[in-house]
Amino acid sequence: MESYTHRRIHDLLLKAKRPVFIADERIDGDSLGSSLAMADFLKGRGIRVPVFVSEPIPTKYRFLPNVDLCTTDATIFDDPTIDLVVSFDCSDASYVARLLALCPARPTTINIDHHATNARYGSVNQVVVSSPATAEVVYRWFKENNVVPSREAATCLMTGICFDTTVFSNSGTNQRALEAASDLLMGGAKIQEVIRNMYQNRGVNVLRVWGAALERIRRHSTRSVVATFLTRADIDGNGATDDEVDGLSNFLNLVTESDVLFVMRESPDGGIKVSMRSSGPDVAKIASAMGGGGHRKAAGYSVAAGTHVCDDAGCWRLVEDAVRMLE
Ligand SMILES: [Mn+2]
Repeated sequence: MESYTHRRIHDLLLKAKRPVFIADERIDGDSLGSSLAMADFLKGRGIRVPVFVSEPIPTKYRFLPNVDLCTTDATIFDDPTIDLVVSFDCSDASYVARLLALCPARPTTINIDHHATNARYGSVNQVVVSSPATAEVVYRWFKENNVVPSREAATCLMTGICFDTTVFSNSGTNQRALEAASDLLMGGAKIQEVIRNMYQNRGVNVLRVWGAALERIRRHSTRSVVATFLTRADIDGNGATDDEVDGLSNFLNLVTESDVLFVMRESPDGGIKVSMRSSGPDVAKIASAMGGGGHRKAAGYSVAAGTHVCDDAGCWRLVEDAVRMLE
């Protein structure tokens, strides 16, 4: 079925007169890498496909080949000639539905993803849950259709795989990830550039914020739980952005030994954003009980302003409440 669908998607792409791509609302290395790699294929055939993104591209992704195809202009959907819409890494059907509602005609929709929660909302669905990244699904699409990705497309695909596997270190790393990466490397993907842009060029100000979080790490007395927090003063005072601080949870998850890791962060409105990583317990359960969401091993939720102070005592209370939900 997987290969049949890959060939079907190839046919639909070749037939499309005016295709539009959608990267997931949450811009990351995978939603961008997978969409820009397939856009590169069309570019090679003389078609410049717009890739709709929900917000301006963060600096760390501006090195990506074909990033100039990205647009935040939703008026591109107001075009009766659009005949094909392809979404990448988008498990949220309502986001795609909102954008499709802007199209005057009813284009064919292709849904390419790897999230278990994907509702198969497309006319054609290529949702491969065993895949480590949507970029790996697109890599297989190239393979199945005997298309050799250009060096640029290979770099885009490598970005998606490196992002979702945290450079081959998290639990999403499997044989599919390593096989694709090895093949893409031979095909000219610039893996060092990918890693440098995504992970290595942290400003000193961002490292100071991480330092504050490292200093405050606490371990639970009876459970295998580690937690830390950051305040607005830490983030704003060091001139860092929330986006730049985002890699902290991945980093701590890699270097600490615990069943569950909590990183809490004061949000600009005075609430607290809780991000959880787990190597065993299902943290999605806690998240959905608290009105958030995510996967078994990575999930999060927000606490409204005024209920907890974002300090050691306030954040630790949040951890204790969450830990009780695991029992
Ligand atoms: Mn992904």
